[in-house]
Amino acid sequence: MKIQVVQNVLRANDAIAAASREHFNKLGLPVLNFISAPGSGKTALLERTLECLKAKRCAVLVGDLATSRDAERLGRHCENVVQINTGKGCHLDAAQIEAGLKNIPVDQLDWLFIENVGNMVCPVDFDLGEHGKVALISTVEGEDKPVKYPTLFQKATCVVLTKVDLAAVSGFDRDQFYRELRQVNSDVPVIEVSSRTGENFDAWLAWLEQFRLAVRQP
Ligand SMILES: Nc1nc2c(ncn2[C@@H]2O[C@H](COP(=O)(O)OP(=O)(O)O)[C@@H](O)[C@H]2O)c(=O)[nH]1
Ligand SMILES: [Mg+2]
Repeated sequence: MKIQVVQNVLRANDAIAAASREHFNKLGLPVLNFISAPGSGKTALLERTLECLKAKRCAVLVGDLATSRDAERLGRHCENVVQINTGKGCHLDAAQIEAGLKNIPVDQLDWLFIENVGNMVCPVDFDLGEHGKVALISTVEGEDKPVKYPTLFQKATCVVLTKVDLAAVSGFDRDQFYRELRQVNSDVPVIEVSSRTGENFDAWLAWLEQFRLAVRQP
């Protein structure tokens, strides 16, 4: 009975997500869903990305349990930022995205980014209508996360390894990370960045542009 309830919730979510995706496709608007543990650097990555994409029209929907702190940070770099407070909810759902979209000029955008609630498990099951999931993992949280949380890394369109400026000091074992990541996903692209120093942002921006063009010209 309990499983039935969960299935119904997911089915209702997927119907809304499918309608949102159709809308995004009609607009040629690329949408990415950023998922990671709290503190991996989702907001920092988006802050620097928005700054680099100043020439493009961007919007961010950002989920958090309680505060509007991430929206305040992102709002310094972009005028279209909507904070979605989920209360005790550990993930964003498609209905919350649909409601959040009412506050932004969705037909005048080049990019829509979604920062999910910090959590490596629950957000993965909830389709938001996005075209891709960006899984973040930082060099300070352990090389073993891909094998401990395989679903996120299996469903990721791109993996961003953040805080590479801290890799040496944290003793991050790159070989173990790649070996174990490849056990769960043999071909997902990985981009190593530092949102603090800007290291390798050229590669990240190039990946974004390639993704944007693929959505616009399927
Ligand atoms: N040194 C360093 N710190 C970072 C980097 N990215 C994020 N941080 C810091 O890590 C903390 C958590 O980052 P935040 O963007 O809030 O993570 P989120 O919870 O995933 O959104 C903050 O203190 C950031 O300044 C990075 O590339 N290098
Ligand atoms: Mg954040």
